[in-house]
Amino acid sequence: NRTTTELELVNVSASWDEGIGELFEKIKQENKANGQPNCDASLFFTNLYITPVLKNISLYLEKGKMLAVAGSTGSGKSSLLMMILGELVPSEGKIRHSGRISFSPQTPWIMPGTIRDAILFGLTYDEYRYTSVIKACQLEEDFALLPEKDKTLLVEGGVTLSGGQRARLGLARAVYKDADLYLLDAPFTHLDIVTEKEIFEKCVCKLMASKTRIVVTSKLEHLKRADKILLLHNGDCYFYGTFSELQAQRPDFSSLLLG
Ligand code: DGT
Repeated sequence: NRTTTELELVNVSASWDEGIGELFEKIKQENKANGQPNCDASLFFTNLYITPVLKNISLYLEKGKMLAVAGSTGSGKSSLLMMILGELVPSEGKIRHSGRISFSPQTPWIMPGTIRDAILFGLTYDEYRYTSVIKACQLEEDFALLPEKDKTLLVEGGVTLSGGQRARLGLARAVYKDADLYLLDAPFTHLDIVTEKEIFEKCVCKLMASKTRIVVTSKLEHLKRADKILLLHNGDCYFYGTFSELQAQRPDFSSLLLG
């Protein structure tokens, strides 16, 4: 049933070439003009960057479901999110989604202002919504320790956040925004295991229960809870399906999650 599909990718491939090929071509021409031998590194880098970062990926996600994207470092998880966001244009295949996206990057961008402003990010303050998000992201305890609570200024002259606080602030910002599709890129970076577990439960599973979500995570516990799993390896789809299918079809899958 197409009407319940929030996101669909059909045989999508993409590369991050971004003019790297042209750049090295220019260096090659300059070396030639200056009578310098061409640097082998340029060929190496050209091949490295023009290699597709995602190859023939297909998936669909129904409204209200959670997709976990897993895989070792550099396997293309962030690139997949960038592609859904429209930042990375597929060289082949089709992407279809039906609306507004909220994106939580691996390192959230923080501008000068109060902590509350950083979470609202230009949206109006709704007390009930704000409080539930803050609770689910366990930011309440952090705010309680600050002299001006969430009215404390960030950056210039204010507090600096720890990596874990920054990660939770980024998650809170993404969750506060009303959207049809949420893209959470490694939202638990810098968090200890207990906090990670609690935030996954309270925020990603409970508060966001009715939301269509893509979570970049390689934690086994998270994969078990997801409706669908995409396991990437060097840009290839190593596995796509449910957790029980993963266990049956790829019994050795955990070796790919360690990187
Ligand atoms: P992670 O975050 O270390 O777990 O790795 P992944 O799985 O998120 O991998 P990803 O998508 O960040 O990187 C895959 C390849 O794409 C890697 O060779 C770096 C490259 N790449 C990622 N983002 C960009 C970008 O914004 N521009 C360019 N040119 N390349 C990128």
